[in-house]
Amino acid sequence: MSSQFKVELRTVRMPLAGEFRTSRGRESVREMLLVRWVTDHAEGWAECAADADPVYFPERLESARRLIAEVLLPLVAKNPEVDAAGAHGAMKAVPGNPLAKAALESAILDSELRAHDMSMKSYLGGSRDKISVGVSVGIAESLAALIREVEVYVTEGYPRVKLKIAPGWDVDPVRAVRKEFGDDLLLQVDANQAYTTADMNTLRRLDAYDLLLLEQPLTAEDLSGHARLARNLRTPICLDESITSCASAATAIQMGAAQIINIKPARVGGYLEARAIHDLCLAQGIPVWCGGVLETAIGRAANLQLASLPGFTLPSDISATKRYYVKDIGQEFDIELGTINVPEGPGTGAVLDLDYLESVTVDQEWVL
Ligand code: NPG
Repeated sequence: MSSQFKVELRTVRMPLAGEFRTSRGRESVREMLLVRWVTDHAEGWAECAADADPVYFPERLESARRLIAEVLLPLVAKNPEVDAAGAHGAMKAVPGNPLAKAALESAILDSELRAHDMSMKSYLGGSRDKISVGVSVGIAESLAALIREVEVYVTEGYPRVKLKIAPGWDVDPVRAVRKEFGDDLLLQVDANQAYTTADMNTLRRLDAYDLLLLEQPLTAEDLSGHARLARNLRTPICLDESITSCASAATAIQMGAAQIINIKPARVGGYLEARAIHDLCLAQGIPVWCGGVLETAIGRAANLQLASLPGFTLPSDISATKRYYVKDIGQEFDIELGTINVPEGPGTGAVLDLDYLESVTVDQEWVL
């Protein structure tokens, strides 16, 4: 294949359809770094999950941009024939920084697959063409406001709802949603590390509501605490922030800390590592689902491809476009009978709206 490539780094600023509030903060505008990998044969796009400020992930947009331009790209470009697997290996020389690495590797992968006219689904080994999805609901101003919001999503056809919880906003919202929408609604909660093992009694009260899972109640490092919770709660413990690589997934499973795993490709350094975690979990009988970080069409398309793998047996956080954006920089995804279709076509299958992309671009540079 090609020995020539050009790389563009672009920052976009997109207003969210509504404010998104978790135990870690509030967001109403999303600023994102996009990576574009252009060869003589095709071009690939990826988005970086780093926020402008390090609220949720330790990396931030500006440092990810500079790391890609000044460290990762020169490393990867040493091989003029580099592909995603080669880039994955080369970037191991740099510790940490999974979000920056994921963005660069994913742009290379998208370009490589488009050049070969192959879908990411086939490349990763997936087979499904409809992905079972859910919606993530932020912390609301009141129980009444929460019920109104969930009502909208249930009416739109989401079969699974995830409620963000935090100390003081946990048992009451879960009870209220169960009471209003009944036992058939698939319901789960996400604490984003907001509790400690001293909260065991509060968390155990959630057992009464037949939840699919309790996601990341404790800090990322506290695997033994999660294992203790898993032994004492009926609700399965799902890990998110604790899982940063295939090795950390193996340790968590072995310790009994993870009964379910949320695979977020950005958090683990890209789709190749995400596939490795999937394969491990499938072999060990641990169900997985795909997490989301308010992706644009670029990341949403790629996540749908990943979730076509056989171990993704729980609904993923891949909502319809309108849940997050009034207008997106690529095609719109809609929910149909509780599922979203995996986009067809090569690579991620994302189709960009270049005019709209221009209009939300706040910074752009060619770095190679
Ligand atoms: O569907 O994209 C989505 C959002 C799912 O709740 C969701 N993501 O804590 O997992 C999370 C949360 C998140 C949002 C994490 C933004 C990081 C950034």
